[in-house]
Amino acid sequence: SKLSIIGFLQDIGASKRGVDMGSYAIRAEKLVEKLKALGYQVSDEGNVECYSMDEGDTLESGNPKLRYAAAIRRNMLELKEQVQAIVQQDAMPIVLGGDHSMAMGSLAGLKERYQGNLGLLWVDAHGDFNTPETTPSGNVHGMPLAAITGRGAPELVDIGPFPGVREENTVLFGIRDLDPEESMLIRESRVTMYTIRDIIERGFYTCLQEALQVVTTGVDQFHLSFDMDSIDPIFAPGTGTPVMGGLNDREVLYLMERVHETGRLVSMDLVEVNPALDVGNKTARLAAELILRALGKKTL
Ligand code: DIR
Ligand code: MN
Ligand code: MN
Ligand code: MN
Repeated sequence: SKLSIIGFLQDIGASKRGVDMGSYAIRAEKLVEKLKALGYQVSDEGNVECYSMDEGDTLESGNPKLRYAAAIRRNMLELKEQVQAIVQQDAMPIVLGGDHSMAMGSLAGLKERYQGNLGLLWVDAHGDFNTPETTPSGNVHGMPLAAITGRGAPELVDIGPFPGVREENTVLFGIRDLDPEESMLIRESRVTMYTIRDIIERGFYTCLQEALQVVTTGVDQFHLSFDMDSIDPIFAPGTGTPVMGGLNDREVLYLMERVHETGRLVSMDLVEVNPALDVGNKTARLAAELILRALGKKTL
């Protein structure tokens, strides 16, 4: 089967610069060669060149509660088209970020193909469920899941229409840092959330079993949006908003193996690898291995 890799060179959705280089660092771990060795037909589609935050950027919306919304919107529409073309050719898109606002472009690109029939597994330290009303930072990477489920700024929500990702088939996993009003919005929604507290109290295995059930029940396939900051900073230091107390390396590697074993994964984002903050290329190396596991790499 066919895989298509895209690099998404955007950092303006995040609070720190440099995450736009993430895809280069992941490719440097020989991702394409290793995916080919698994038996896939892999094409590297290159990068989505993104509007950035250069001085005098006229695309800056000027809204401190929605930073660079106009530029981000244009970047998303570009990514959406590329993803759309990939799935039309029956290939699986693997988009390498880039900040997490990217997921809006990815999911918008899946609409035509999978409308109303797509689960969503969102692995993250954060909820990414802010709106301009609830955000303390104004950074759009804290908002994509809200937009995808129809909440918040029209200029983000309109990047869709999103593929009718039903909230009842959407899971947040690994969560340990929510803003107060964001937390309320999630709890009022029908999204299922597994926080680190839940994972400690009920066990990683049980929570993962349930999570995979939720994203596959009543739908034929799901999209994975994986934020590297879901992982503990000990194992993934190269990310812009690290939060202590995260998932460990073996948990996320296992999670990816289980994702593969569902046989239902059709699309993936791997986001928030920031080489400017990394130690060696440690975080990118783990990211590459996670992608390989999600695509069936066996070690036993
Ligand atoms: C925070 C951080 N909730 C915000 N969000 C992050 O800025 O909205 N998302 N880092 O990845
Ligand atoms: Mn995120
Ligand atoms: Mn995050
Ligand atoms: Mn983020």
